[in-house]
Amino acid sequence: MATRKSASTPASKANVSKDELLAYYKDMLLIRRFEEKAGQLYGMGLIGGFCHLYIGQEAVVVGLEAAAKEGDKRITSYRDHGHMLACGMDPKGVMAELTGREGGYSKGKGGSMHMFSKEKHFYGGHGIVGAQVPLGAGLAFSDKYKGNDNVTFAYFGDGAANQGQVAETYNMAEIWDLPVIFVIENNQYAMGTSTQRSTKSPSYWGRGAAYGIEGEEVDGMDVLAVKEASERATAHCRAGKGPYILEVKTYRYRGHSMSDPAKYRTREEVQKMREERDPIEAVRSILLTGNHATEDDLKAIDKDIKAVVNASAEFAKESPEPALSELWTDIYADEIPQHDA
Ligand SMILES: Cc1ncc(C[n+]2csc(CCOP(=O)(O)OP(=O)(O)O)c2C)c(N)n1
Ligand SMILES: [Mg+2]
Repeated sequence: MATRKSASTPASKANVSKDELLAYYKDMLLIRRFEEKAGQLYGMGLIGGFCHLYIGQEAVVVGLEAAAKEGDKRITSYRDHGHMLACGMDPKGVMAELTGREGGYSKGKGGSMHMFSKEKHFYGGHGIVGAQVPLGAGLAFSDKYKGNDNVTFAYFGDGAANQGQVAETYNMAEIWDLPVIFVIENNQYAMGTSTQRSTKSPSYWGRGAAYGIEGEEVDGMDVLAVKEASERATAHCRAGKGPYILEVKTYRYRGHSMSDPAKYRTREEVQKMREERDPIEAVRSILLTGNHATEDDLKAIDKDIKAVVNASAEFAKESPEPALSELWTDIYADEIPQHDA
């Protein structure tokens, strides 16, 4: 069994077209601006409960989605807004769910951590750390059973990676050759606990070797490196070779959730990442230095994206709260599938 460790292709050297670069730039910027707006609405008291922002990690989902095709599935944790936008879910429906309104993806009854889209094959949004990992293997099992070449992206954090259910899932996924990509978003912290404090072995992807699962480590601040790794992982799964692990090294700029005292790291550490490794700035710089876009082009893109995000916030504010009678709906399935004995 061969495992590999990516040498992380420098973004400027990767084989990529201008249109692709612009698309990744726009997709990452949409997530960033959407999250900034969500942070503002939270501060205004329009979003209640938990809200975990993804700012800093945008290149992970955008790079992974670059190799996805129709029919592929995705499932993730509570830090899920970026995943929904990257797979094409409507910002209006996401923002309305954040504000607990009828027009939201879960009719305002789920909130930040509990959204789903059958149309986009997005299976949540899960608040229990690690719970989505075996569920993701189950989604992949259904595709294997049906005999198609769809893959499932099962995203989870460095904290979740230390859970027992992840080890159990690795074993079953490899035994059954399930087409699942385990994406470990290693943002270096699980709430206030750094990976150095919680984890003896620094290589999360390398644990796959114990189960015979191939994998690699990827620079998650470089969208092109993530895209290339996603192409390798999806090709592996689609060819029927079983699961694949991608450990994507990334960083979150904001707190764990909106209530985070941030005493576990210095301001300087965050500032350094923002200044030196920002994934959106990296693509912006390739676009400008390669003469693929001008400053004015990029300003126009930012303006368009802000308009989309503002429209989502307006939609959310205008959408009514769910009626009290909604308390009694969506609890049990209306139609229960029947199976022959
Ligand atoms: C089973 C379980 N244990 C603990 C928690 C509380 N909790 C919520 S998020 C979190 C940290 C998870 O960190 P990581 O997996 O690295 O994901 P990140 O938040 O960095 O995206 C913890 C301990 C929980 N939600 N579920
Ligand atoms: Mg983490």
